[in-house]
Amino acid sequence: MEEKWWQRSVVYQIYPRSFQDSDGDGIGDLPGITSRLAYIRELGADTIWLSPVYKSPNDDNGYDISDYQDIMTEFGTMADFDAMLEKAHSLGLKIVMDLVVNHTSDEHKWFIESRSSRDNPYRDYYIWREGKNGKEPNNWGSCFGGSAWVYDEKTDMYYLHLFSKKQPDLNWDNPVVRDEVFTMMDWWLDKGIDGFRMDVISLISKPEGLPDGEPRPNGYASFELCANGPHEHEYLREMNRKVLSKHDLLTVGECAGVTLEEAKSYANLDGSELSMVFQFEHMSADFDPVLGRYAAQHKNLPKLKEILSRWQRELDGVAWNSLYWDNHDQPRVVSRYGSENEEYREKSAKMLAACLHMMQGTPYVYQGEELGMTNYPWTSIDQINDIESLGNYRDFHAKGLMTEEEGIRMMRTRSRDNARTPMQWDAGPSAGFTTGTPWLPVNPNHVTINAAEQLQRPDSVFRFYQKLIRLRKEMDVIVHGHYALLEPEHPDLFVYTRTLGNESLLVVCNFSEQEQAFAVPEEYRGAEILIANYPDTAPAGVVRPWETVVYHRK
Ligand code: TEU
Repeated sequence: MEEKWWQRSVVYQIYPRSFQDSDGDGIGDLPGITSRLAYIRELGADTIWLSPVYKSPNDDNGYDISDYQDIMTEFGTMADFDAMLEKAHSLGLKIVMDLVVNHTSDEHKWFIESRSSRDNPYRDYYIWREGKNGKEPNNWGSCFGGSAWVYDEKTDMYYLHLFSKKQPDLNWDNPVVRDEVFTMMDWWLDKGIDGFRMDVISLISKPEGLPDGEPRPNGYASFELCANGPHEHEYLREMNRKVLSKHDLLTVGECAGVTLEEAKSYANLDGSELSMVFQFEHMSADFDPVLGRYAAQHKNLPKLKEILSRWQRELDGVAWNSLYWDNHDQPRVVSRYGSENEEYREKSAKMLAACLHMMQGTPYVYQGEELGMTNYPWTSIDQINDIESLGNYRDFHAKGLMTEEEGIRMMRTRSRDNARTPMQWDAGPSAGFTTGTPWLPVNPNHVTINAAEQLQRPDSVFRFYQKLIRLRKEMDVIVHGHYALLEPEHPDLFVYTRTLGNESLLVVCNFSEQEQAFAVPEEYRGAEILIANYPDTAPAGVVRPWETVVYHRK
């Protein structure tokens, strides 16, 4: 199979609101991004995933779009976008846009029309249903807490919103909606963008008859019951046929609820749907059995290893993996699976990076991950902006499942705001992010964790990511090698091999603060050390706290 360009790519994700402010309003913007493109080039990533920059009332920070073909006022103008795109391409950077088409904002003109009357031509652009016995049409819950339905008095019907009340779901069963979306996609592709990250694309085909689901502790059925619906692949193949197949794009579907079997269709290598998917199974490895993602951590390395290894083995040669720890929806991986204490923070950040980047698939680096940025030390629920954290805390608190103290601990370990505090550029005021008042507080540890300091230090986390990215560009065994897990039951060591012909890697990762016993297999003793996070080698048979070593045999 001929290698596709995105199989050797490393993608850098920008959350524009928190990346770089250029006009002092405390909110990141497009000119700010343009001014930092050289930094991303220096890191070595070749593609940027840009979280939404479209016009939006920001109920969900841009994932609620009111005009797909205009730019959010706080972020700048379409001319600013064009300048950013041109500069990116001049630096050899591709731009992948965030396509949010499972829903729009309720301020989009389509929805304003749709809600105006039952016989409006736009009515069936959205999902309207009569209530049942004076209640919601079914027991579905929003990802952000509460019911997934809003009663609209004007037309005496309910509309569906799997996310916020201001994010009504589009009716993808309506071919006119599909064509509206495809036309908009073509408009952006004609501007020269290089692909799409497709927001919750696995939810667009709702189950026939919208049946009730199994209630969760908050009393509602999970929105994820909409995943992989009856027409999902039909609609994606139509999108591919009418739009995607005309270009050489990176397309990644954010697929809540996707299974490995389904991923073999979404991300098949024959190019009939998408390039790859973001799966969430490994993200659930530390979930609480009752409160899911919204509880303190439950680290379980054997479970994490089993999940990642299964996706590595079963997609090999059949479909393509994405590789990620962090994004704008996840707590920072150093705080989640690494160590925040100064002695080991950087070592654990490098270990986590090597563990992910030596696997098969396209790695995604989320802004600040390359510095080893950490969660924020929230002290009050009032500090939180994230609609998802607040909505779920409200539900659990109301049901007596979470005290305020437990809520604050949940925010510190799980809130999406941990990923959304401003990028830490330097040790100066507001970390160099803004000259104004930042929309979210800057992490106080920016005085020690920042890009300026790491760019001038050869052994920084930044330089470690830079080397990992360079190795991927140079080595076929990293891109195409076959994966095998060693020590599956070990509670603290993650050890695997990659093999391509007679060349192979042994990747050893210690996910703990304790020294672990491990005998390097005979065939790797004396092999070249490709990359490691300690300046020297450990005594034979020992793996030091948070240590990673990648052995290369050929
Ligand atoms: O997230 C969708 C999604 O699956 C969420 O449940 C996500 O996994 C969760 O927030 C993790 O805690 C996408 C976007 O990435 C997110 O920022 C938006 O809020 C959401 O869709 C609605 O557009």
